Amino acid sequence: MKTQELISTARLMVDNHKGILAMDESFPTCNKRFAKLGIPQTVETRRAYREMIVTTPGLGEFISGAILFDETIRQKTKDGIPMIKVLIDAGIIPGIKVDTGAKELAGHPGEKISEGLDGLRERLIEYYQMGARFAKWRAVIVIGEGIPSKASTIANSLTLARYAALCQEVGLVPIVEPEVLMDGSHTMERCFEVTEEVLHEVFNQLYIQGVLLEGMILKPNMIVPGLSCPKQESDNKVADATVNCLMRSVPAAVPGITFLSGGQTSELASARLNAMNVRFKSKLPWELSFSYGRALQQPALEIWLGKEANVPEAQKALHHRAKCNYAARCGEYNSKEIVRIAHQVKKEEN
Ligand code: 5MM
Repeated sequence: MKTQELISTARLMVDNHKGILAMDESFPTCNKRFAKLGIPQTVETRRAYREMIVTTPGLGEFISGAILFDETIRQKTKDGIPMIKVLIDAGIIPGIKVDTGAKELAGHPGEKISEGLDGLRERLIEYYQMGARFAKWRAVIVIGEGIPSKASTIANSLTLARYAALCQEVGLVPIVEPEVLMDGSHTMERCFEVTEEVLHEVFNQLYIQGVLLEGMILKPNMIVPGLSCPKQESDNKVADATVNCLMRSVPAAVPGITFLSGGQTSELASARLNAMNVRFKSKLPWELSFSYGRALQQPALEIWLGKEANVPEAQKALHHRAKCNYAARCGEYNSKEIVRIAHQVKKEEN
């Protein structure tokens, strides 16, 4: 195992208050987001969109790594520069999503299992040769009546651990992403209970498979009430519940925890990360960071709309969200200030 390389890549991914940009939407997810805004869903629009992202001036000030989709890692900018080279030149470590999607779990209606282990070793070798230095696999856990089942928790945890071991064999840092979905009307307490159980199983399986904890990153959900739960919680309550849950279940050897945003607004995702760092930063064994997709990209996507003329403004919006989350890692995110800046941008536009 390339132990030293794994440890130093994992550290670089979470050091200096920078975070990870998830831009690894698969075809169905990316196309769905484009369709909602009337953007054509073609190879070329996806390429142009990803070019807008990776060429954002100054992105590397706040972003340590970017997770790419297979299509993107093979694409070039309109000037013929490979996307992966643009990232490396900007000081951003390229990563790659390697699960092939969440499918129905046999015998367990409503539950999911992520696929992609067959042939994974060969794919990982190719990605490493292309320049990727980390990978990501997302497992989906659904909360509902009588679920998640033990079957779903164990199957997804074992799959995450087998993926992580394969990554480390070739020198790629695995981002292990067990996502407990926000969909539903469950309470924050229920999300805590399920996430705690899932994380215990994930780390049990990682241990059994011999995964080097110092050479991996955990990408969990925050502890939040379901999206349709009538009782929503304050940022401080979410911060306390999330950190308490992680303290009970994540070994201190893990260098960093990079949250997914999971459907929270950009502002909430920043405010809650900020609250965690304000309240707990000095007491924690791991870095608390971000690996947001929608919470970083959505404002930029809504400005871009598939039009070349909108690229500079869209890039400003992405740069701004990256800066907000960098500030949240320092415990210095001030949403009022951010709202003021947003109004200022609107004024300048008019
Ligand atoms: C949970 O999704 C991950 C984080 O994104 P958000 O911050 O928007 O929740 C994200 O990396 C996700 O795994 C990718 O977008 C790929 O998702 P699909 O559904 O396309 O496999």
